[in-house]
Amino acid sequence: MTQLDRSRLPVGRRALVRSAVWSVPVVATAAAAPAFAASCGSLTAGYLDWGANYTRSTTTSGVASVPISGGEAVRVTMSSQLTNYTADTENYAATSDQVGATGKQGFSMYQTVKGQQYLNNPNNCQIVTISFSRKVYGLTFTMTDIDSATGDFVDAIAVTSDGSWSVAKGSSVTGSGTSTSDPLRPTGTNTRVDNETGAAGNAKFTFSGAVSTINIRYWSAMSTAIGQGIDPDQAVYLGPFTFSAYLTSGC
Ligand SMILES: [Ca+2]
Ligand SMILES: [Ca+2]
Repeated sequence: MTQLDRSRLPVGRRALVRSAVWSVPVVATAAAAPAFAASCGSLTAGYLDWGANYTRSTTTSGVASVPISGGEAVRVTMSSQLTNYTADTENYAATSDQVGATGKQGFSMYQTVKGQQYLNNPNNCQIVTISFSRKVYGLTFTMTDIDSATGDFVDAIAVTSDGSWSVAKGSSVTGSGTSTSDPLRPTGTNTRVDNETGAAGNAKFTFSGAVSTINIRYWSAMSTAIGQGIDPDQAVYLGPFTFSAYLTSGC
């Protein structure tokens, strides 16, 4: 069988093993490896549309189920830990409108610091953990609305992952995002971006190989006190995910 032929066979590994053993009993021992390859199939595209594929459970948890043509869906589990920040009611919700001029709904990271003494310290933060039910490959997504407002907030982001990634930044975003000392952040302290139509606050992440877990640390890097009468809530958003995956779990 060619690789192409295998990818068109039914998904169930047991069915493949059974047919291999019944039709070609002589190579039963050698069939183990091809049966595994057959059930894994080829890397197949997946697309996480937050408006269509995602269900929020609480303001700090939710799961997306991303269809993989001819295979099992990839489950994308989202969960948060917050330290001296409160998850706003919109946290973990899918937005109703597009985010960052992507034309698509986004995933909301929406939080408020508990007091100005907790500002500008990445140990006080929300950490969003993204876990894929099996490895995905060539993942890309755009974070949107990395911006700031005087006396209110300065969005700051640092990312860690078991995958290797690079980031392409919009015109009003600076920093590497690879450490808490050089977070992705706006170029100024009053650098506002429209949540829906602005792309200057975008950061597009591209993963070069396999990835199974991503941690996004989010805090306010504002060093001045919160302005009088200001509610220092802040938000960034994740746009759709594109990636590819093998057909079944365990691959
Ligand atoms: Ca923002
Ligand atoms: Ca904004």
